This record gives sequence, structure tokens and C-alpha cells, in this order.
Amino acid sequence: MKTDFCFPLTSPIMNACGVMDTTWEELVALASSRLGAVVMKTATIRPREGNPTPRYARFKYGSIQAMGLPNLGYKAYIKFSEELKKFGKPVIASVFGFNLDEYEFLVSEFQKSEVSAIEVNVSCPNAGEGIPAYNTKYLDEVLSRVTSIGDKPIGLKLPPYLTEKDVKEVSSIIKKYNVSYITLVNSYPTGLVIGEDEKPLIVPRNGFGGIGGESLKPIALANVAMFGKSMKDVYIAGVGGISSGKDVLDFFLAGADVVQLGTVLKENGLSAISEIEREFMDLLRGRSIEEIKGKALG
Ligand code: RRO
Repeated sequence: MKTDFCFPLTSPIMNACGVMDTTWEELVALASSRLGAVVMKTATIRPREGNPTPRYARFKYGSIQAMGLPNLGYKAYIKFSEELKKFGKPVIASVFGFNLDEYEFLVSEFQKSEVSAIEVNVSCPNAGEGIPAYNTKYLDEVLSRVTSIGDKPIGLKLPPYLTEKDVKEVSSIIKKYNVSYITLVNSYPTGLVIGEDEKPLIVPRNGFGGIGGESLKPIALANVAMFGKSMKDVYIAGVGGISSGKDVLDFFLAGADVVQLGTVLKENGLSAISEIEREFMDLLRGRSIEEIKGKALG
């Protein structure tokens, strides 16, 4: 199931950043799976333990989490990228900076590494100071710092936007820079789920957390469709609530070039990958992905 993306892929299905991709063991499991590429957990300069637990919970309509960027620090992921080479599939780094200098530093370090692309995370809802990409001036500054270093493709992980007007404004900023792909979308930044014990399901952020899974899917699909309309020259990785072949099909019909699995991997493990792939192949009915891309919207 070859697909068109900024580097060759044997499958258009990847893991979503942040799910089963923090430790060496998890990354080896992903690299040994049928995924077309492996995305590593968003790295910060220093290792982080993340927020106190419980910080992830499943609920009827999806998942809620406030992980707080737990990761081993960028040096570990640079080393892993060298060792993951032998699995023969592209490895994508993800980075989060707490300021512009940190973004620039992290991208320049990964530009010297073995990764195939660098995804700049400007949409983490659990890093304290709001969502970087919702501040368009800051987004512009981040892009101006990170897109002029090195030759590896730069991806941009965006939060969900609410209106076509927002998407047009953000697209006009991204178009000024050499961004190869955008990943749509990060978790919906602030949700609240209350349990049977009449308390929020998660502890950090007073119970608020990013929403993923089923609830996120229509929001993610709309973002894929809106960005696909306003930006023709960047690839789109679609993510949000994909747990079946029909979900994958929907993302391609909305205009995605590749898709990523998040909550479903966390809940069902690696066996979800081949199941979803099989269901999707059946629904393709012999058509190529190119033939169906964006077709829901005419
Ligand atoms: O680690 C997290 O709390 C986290 C990250 Br970095 C992200 O990009 N999105 C998210 O929902 N959680």
C-alpha cells in the first residue's frame, strides 16, 4: 500500500505522536510492526517525568489526558533514531520548545541526526502556557527559526482550529516557510470528564485534559478538509479518533495523505494496526489512495 508523502512509505498508517513511543522498548515494538513510519514521543531538552497520575483515562466517547510531556530528553531520541535505522522504516522526531531558542536548538540537533523528518509540536495542551500555535505571531516566529536549518523535512503538529477564517490565517503564515507536512490534529486542548465518583477522571490541570479518540474525529476531519482547501502544497497527516478501516477511509476522503493512530493503539495495542489496515483495504475496493483523496468534498 504505497503512498505519496515527503519520503517513501510502505504504508500510509503511522502511530500518532505520544502513544506507545516514549521508551526504547515501545519504539522497537512500533518499528517491528506494520506501520509505515514511527513517530517518537515529543522531546524536550531535558528529560521530564510528566504530570502526576492518573493522567490518562478512557471514557465512553474517547480519551482524556494531561500527560505533561513525559519524555527521555532529546539526546535519548537522537540515539534511538540511529539504532532504529535497522528496522528499515522512516523515523520521525517530534520536538517541543518552551521558548524560541529551545525550538531552534532542538530542530538543529535533530537535523544532525538519523531521523527522516522533524515534527515541530506547537500544539501541546499540557505544557503550561497555552497553545503556542494559537498565538499566530509566535507561530510565525517559531517557523522562521526552525525552517531555515538543515535539509530534513519539517512537519508541523497543529491544534484543532474552530473556523475557516482561523485556518486561512494560519495557512497564510505556514505558506511563507518551507513546511513539508502538517499533522492535523493534536488533542482538543481542554475537556473535562467526570467519573462515577463525582470527580474528574484525571488529576493534573484540575481535571482538564486534551481530548482524543472518537470525540475528536469530526473535528480532525474538518481541519484536514479546511487545510486541504487552503494549502495545496503541503502533505497532510490526519489524526484523531481513527479506530477502524472506515475511519482511515474518511480521512483520505477528507484529503489526508497519511493517517496516524493514537487512542486505539493505547487501548487495543499493536494488533489494531493490521486489523484497521485490512478493513481499509476492503473498503478501497481496488481503488488507489490517490483516487479517493479529498473526494468527499468534490
Ligand atoms: O505530553 C502531553 O501531555 C501531550 C503532548 Br506533548 C501533545 O502534543 N498533546 C497532548 O495531548 N499531550
